[in-house]
Amino acid sequence: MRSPIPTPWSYTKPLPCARSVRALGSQRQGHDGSGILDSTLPASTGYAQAQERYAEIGVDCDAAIGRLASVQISLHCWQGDDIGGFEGQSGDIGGGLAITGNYPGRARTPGELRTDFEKAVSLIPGRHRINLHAIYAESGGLRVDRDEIRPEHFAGWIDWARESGLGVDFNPTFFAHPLAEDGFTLAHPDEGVRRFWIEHGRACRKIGAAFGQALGSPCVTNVWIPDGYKDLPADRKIPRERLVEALDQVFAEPLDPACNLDAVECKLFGLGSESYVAGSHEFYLGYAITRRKLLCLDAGHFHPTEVVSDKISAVLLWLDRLLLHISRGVRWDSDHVVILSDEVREIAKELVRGDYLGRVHIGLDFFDASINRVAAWVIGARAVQKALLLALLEPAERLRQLERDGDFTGRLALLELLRTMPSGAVWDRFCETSGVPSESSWLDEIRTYESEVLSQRQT
Ligand SMILES: [Mn+2]
Repeated sequence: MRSPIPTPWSYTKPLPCARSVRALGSQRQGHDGSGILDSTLPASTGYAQAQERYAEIGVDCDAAIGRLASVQISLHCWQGDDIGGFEGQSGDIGGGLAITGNYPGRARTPGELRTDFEKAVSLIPGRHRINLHAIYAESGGLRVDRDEIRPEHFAGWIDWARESGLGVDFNPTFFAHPLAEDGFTLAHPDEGVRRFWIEHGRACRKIGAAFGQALGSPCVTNVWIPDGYKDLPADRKIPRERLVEALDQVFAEPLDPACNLDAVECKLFGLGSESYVAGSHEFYLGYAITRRKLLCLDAGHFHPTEVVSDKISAVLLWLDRLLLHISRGVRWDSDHVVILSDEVREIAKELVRGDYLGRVHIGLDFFDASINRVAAWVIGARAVQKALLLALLEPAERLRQLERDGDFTGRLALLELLRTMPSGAVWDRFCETSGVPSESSWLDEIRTYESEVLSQRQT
């Protein structure tokens, strides 16, 4: 289906790459799954039996694995250090965010964070991306404020990403800063404060474009701001008007979409902004449609029974591209570690059934300091991949036919049948041909890493 609105780039073909990505010392090459998988490995009896079972309902397991291998997940760096960053400032993170837990072994330096990240991606099948926040700049000990950061402050990340064969996504950091302490940034009533944050947003887009240019893969630069009120506002309108104006200034400079893609992310509420958030869903949906931006849907940023899975096919009628932040809301918290929950499965089904994998950028967004942080990345990323695999193993056309025929009994029965199909053997095969440990053995590597590396870190 064509988008009703003409757009600056076409989703019918992949975004052009400035340069091809170099994947050093890794079998994980290629954008389509070819070259990532070692399909010459003999199949286990379990996989052969699973293939037979799925073939009976018209599903090709090898094809599902091949498609899954081509899906990149953008792993958020901030799970590795509790959103600490490297600015050297101590104090509250602010922004309505809170980290709970004090598990030992937090990454304290860029080198430690990268080493931890490398360990995580070595346990996740496929080839993926890292999602950085602006506070992860490396300024060589000099104090560089947020409105003055430049691509050179991320040279270490660019070199490392290139050598590791990783794509990079980026985020301006509109929190954990003295000028964000009263809860407003781009919608701040003070023009000077607003100006500071506008300059930060502009600087970050250029950094995003530098990542995209250097790595040959567009960087999604996502804007999320905390702006809102704890208690009932007297004026909901004016902050939103200020926010539109400020965002327009942030995005004023045209950038090549082959290098940088802008996204905007809404939130329902945060700690200290329970009654009003200027950047609500309706606000950013309208903004993204009229300004041709990506909309970011964070699974934890809506009412507890409101689901992102139902929004995907609605918003993609009006938008070319979407950024997903897969997270897990639990009561007041929007950021629990992702697991193979019903909602993550529904999201994955929507992406596959709607043929949206080429138009949706998948990222993770959670932080949990109460468990091993490297394991948290692995659990979250593998859960999303398992959900995608389950979606790819659906007999989609058969389900649609039952629905067209009005046979809702058959539709429900088939959906239930799918729950007990031997998908685990297919997942094991994907891990094996990707050269990563199976579901029952990856944690052993984390335990070893914890005793040899993480436990040596004194805070
Ligand atoms: Mn998010």
